[in-house]
Amino acid sequence: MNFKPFAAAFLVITSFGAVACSDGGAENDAAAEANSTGLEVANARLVLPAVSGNPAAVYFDLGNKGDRNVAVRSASIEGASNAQMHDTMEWSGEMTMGEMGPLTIEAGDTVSFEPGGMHVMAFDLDPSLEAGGTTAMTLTVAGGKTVTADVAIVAAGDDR
Ligand SMILES: [Cu+2]
Repeated sequence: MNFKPFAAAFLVITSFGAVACSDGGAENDAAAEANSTGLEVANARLVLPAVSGNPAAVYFDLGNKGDRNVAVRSASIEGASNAQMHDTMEWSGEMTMGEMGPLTIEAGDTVSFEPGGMHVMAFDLDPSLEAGGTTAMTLTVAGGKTVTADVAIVAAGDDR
């Protein structure tokens, strides 16, 4: 529970875009929020940068257990001042990455954010994010509902 001190900053970040219920939502347990979006986050891990000060990458599997398609609009990471959903693509023969738009996950589908593909980039990491610890990721879907999941923090050289 070493991320408690960042709860205030976290609420500010997630309150962008009509998430007026964030204050109350923070007290709901993650399972209840997962049910409201239909999304289920599994295998989430944040890979710390090899060089301190660089952004971290977050990988996970995202399943839509509901019966409706869901569009994920944004991600936030507790302990990071900013986070973006990135995709990796080839540009002029080189692999590059950039911010992606909303990601639609069809009912029943699972998509993977994984090395070499989609990932969440976490910027301005708080020093309290250390390998072996845990942080939290919140995904906001179209309509403003959120799902929050625990994220294991791993060192740069560890298995991803
Ligand atoms: Cu990236």
